[in-house]
Amino acid sequence: MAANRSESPQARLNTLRRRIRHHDHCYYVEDAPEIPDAEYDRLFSELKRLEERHPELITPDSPTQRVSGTPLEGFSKVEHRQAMLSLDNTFSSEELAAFHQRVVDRLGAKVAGDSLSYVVEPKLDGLAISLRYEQGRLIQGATRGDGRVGEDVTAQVRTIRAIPLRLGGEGWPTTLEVRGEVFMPTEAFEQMNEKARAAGEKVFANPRNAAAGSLRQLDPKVTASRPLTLLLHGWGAVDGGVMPDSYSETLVLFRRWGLPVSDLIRSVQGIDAAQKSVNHLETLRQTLPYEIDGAVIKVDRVDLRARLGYVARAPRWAIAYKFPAQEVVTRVQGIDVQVGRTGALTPVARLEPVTVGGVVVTNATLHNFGEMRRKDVRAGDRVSVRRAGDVIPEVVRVVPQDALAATEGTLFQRPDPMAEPERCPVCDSRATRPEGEAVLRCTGGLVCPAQRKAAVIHFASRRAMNIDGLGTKLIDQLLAKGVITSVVDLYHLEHAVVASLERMGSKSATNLLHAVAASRTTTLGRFLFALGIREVGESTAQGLARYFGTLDAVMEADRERLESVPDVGPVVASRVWAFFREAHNRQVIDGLLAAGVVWPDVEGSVSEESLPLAGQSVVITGTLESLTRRDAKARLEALGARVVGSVSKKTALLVCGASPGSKRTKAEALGVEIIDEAAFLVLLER
Ligand code: 9MJ
Repeated sequence: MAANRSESPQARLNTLRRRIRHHDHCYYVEDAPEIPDAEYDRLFSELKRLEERHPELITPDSPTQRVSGTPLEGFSKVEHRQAMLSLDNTFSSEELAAFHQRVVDRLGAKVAGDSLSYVVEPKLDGLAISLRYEQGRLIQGATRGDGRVGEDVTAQVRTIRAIPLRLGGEGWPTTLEVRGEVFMPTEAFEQMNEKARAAGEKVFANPRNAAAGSLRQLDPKVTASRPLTLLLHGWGAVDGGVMPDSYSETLVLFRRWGLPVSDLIRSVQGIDAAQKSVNHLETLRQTLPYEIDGAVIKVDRVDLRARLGYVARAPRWAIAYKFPAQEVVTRVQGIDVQVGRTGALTPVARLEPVTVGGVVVTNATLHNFGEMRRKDVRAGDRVSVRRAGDVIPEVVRVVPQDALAATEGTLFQRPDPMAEPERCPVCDSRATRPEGEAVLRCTGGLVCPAQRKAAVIHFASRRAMNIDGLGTKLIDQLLAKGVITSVVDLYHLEHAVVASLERMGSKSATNLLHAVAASRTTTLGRFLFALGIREVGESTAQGLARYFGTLDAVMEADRERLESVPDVGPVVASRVWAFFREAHNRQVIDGLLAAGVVWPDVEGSVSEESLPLAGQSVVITGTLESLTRRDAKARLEALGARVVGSVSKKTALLVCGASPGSKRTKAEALGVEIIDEAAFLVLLER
């Protein structure tokens, strides 16, 4: 970890500066970091410590002396009237106390340290931007760039819904520059990556890169399609108006003007209260809908901020308190192939144990073989591993050997990349990749012990049939000893057989049989979920149950009808349809029903007859005045219609708004019923 002892301070400084510049470029220009933030912070801290010991070696171009980042080519440049600063980091309560001491020392006797007002707020990990409003209208959006000159991203920020194009309320200054962080909420990020992964496309390493990559798109249409949002945390130039004396009062005004401000920002007095507030934010971290990498502590009073001023790259009146990293570096010991419930063969990296965001991680998913190849992960590699919220830990990327050579390790000869298996490692059935899919699958179905086991685990799980006490180890034994071959057998277990299993006895066997018996009474939604139909998660299963009301109705529905269920698209519809057409699935269902699995009828379910447009295919064309396409579609679906994109013989109805195109002509030619918007509204009223 320590520097090479033979290196002179100057040589070490040069190495560190070169590396930091390289990583700045990867991070700020390419939006593709090679190392986790925590590694970068380590290099940066080492450079700072070294420069503190040798101030004579500090140069104006050292990374410690300037805000990192470079404006991208292709965007016009914007010169910031007031520099956009970054923040210095701290990692412990001692360092935070030292920050407070520096503030108090600089302010002198006029300010009592323990009553000094601070504002504590979440530190968002996104892209810093500045928005300029003139007469209350959004005129310009700019990235931070190098702090002095940024990129003009006006067209891009205009697509972000959270950013008002006009300020609300009254009393805003003639010119107002507000500053904040553009970021992508976690769930939206996961969904975007999931889609990219399924399509075999490049995924973003983390929400920050996704936000930066999405905002810095020359084509604002791309930005518009990305789920970005913003929270404000400061201001820049202000003309023609009077601003409050404190940051906390300024935030109140921002809110009044319709600008987005976090509701987790707190005002406190003294550094102990600030530390408490930081700790509280840390406990909230995993529950927030977006990632935070720390807290920011800021002096509240504007006059004190002015007296404190700033050093090279950061204000003296604010400090970031970084939380434990959610992305860290460790070594891949080997790559295993796991077989999932639906036969998916997933490469999983076995890791040297490492703590990520407070939890020890020993395995991380590589998602699928295509992604493993793209990332080129091999046994022995140093990789960065990310874990956020309750998402499964994943390998983000291989850390280039020379990126770490500055701090550790020697080079090693990498083995050949792992080949994609042709057969299932568990049952030896053929592995195939259906056309257009990213995932390799075992073709063994329920013949494959791994799939069978995963199916039983899923069936018994809490949100499915909820068989209390039937855990993985017990399921292993039941399958291995041939006591069960499918989930149906769970309902025919004998007390003596269960009691004779390892770590079981008469009492545990009785408990298990009770739990199995209790699970017989369930709901249709749970039952459908428990069957483990591909692509049918809990909410889809419940949607199907609500819509159809009975198992028979679900089983008999054709694909078109299945697609009328809210949130069911063509892929899910064909999975459900295909599932019920497999004889062995029908057998399992019959077996479960014969074993006494029951549920009450679903009340208020939507039966065929009750819906005016049940199963009918409807097309919308032209512009509707009174509602959006999306709303029109949802309203039609609520009446049982299937809304499709093109007119055919099967089309029952064409809803025709203003300026229709060729669809109307085609519908006329085919004799399809056509209604205008007024008639459509009458239909919806009915
Ligand atoms: C973030 N990243 O959330 C600042 N920041 O203040 C907050 N960044 C900042 N404040 C002055 N909450 C410079 C940067």
